[in-house]
Amino acid sequence: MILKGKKGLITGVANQRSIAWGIAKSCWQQGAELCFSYPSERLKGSVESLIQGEGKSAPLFECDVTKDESIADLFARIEKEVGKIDFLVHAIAFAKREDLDGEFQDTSRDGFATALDISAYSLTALSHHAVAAMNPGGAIVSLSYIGGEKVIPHYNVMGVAKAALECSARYLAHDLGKQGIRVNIVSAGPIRTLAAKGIGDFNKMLSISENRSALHRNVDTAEVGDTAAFLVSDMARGITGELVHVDAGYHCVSFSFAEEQAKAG
Ligand code: NAD
Ligand code: 0WE
Repeated sequence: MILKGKKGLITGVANQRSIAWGIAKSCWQQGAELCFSYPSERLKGSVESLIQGEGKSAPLFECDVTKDESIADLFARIEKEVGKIDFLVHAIAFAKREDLDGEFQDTSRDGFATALDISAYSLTALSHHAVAAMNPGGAIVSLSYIGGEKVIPHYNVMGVAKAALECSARYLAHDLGKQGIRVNIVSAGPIRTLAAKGIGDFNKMLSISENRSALHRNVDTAEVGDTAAFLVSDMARGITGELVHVDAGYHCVSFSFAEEQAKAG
């Protein structure tokens, strides 16, 4: 029960497959008290019924991260209705569908701005507003993907957004360290979530990562959830500005080496 007595805000739950939902379940298992945010009225019901399905109850707050007032309002309401929180989970990303196809060089100015705004700047905006609503010793965790470090075909502008997100986390770790708040990132392997829907060849992505990873398998949201729960707990009190890969070891295997080995049978 490494999160007993801790209160946290989970963003980014869309459905039962969401990585944020896996994180929420891990945090509950470790004794945390949670509240959730949803981006629009349309998604409120689905988050509500997931929580009910777990036999839990939790306060829900609307927050669209593209609007500063919406973010300020979120933390004002949390402080009033929940009190100070100990951790924040950021599990939000969005790029226009047409930018996750074809080549990165075709990204429009508007598509670039949208992806970077929702997928990267939102961590800074949420963190900035969260500070006043957080206890010292608090922690923030966000989700990235290896496409922010290396070229993954078609991940395109999302890769650029993840690079910005990962670097933002380091600068935030430095700034918020003054308040005793830690900021870390979990880089997850590919998982079939709503955000994977409609991505051409996602099956191929899954089989490549399965074949090339050190553990020769894919990861699930419970594994990402357990790592995120650890990172926001006091067990990780000495860790900040860190990028932790929860990808069955895919990141540490050389692509060309794995390819040669596959060819050799
Ligand atoms: P998901 O679709 O379940 O979650 C994405 C969430 O972003 C949704 O809940 C959506 O409502 C939210 N969102 C989008 N625009 C928003 C806005 N303007 N305001 C507030 N919320 C908004 O998919 P997921 O795969 O669980 O994604 C969660 C995070 O994990 C993302 O950052 C994603 O990049 C990252 N990730 C996913 C994978 C994967 O393969 N699925 C791998 C590594 C990292
Ligand atoms: O971060 C992601 C996906 C993020 C995402 C997904 C969508 C799909 C629907 C952001 N915006 C949108 N916009 C939509 O309209 N992942 C890590 C999953 C993912 O997405 C890919 C991948 C992987 C893995 C896209 C191309 C190639 C690989």
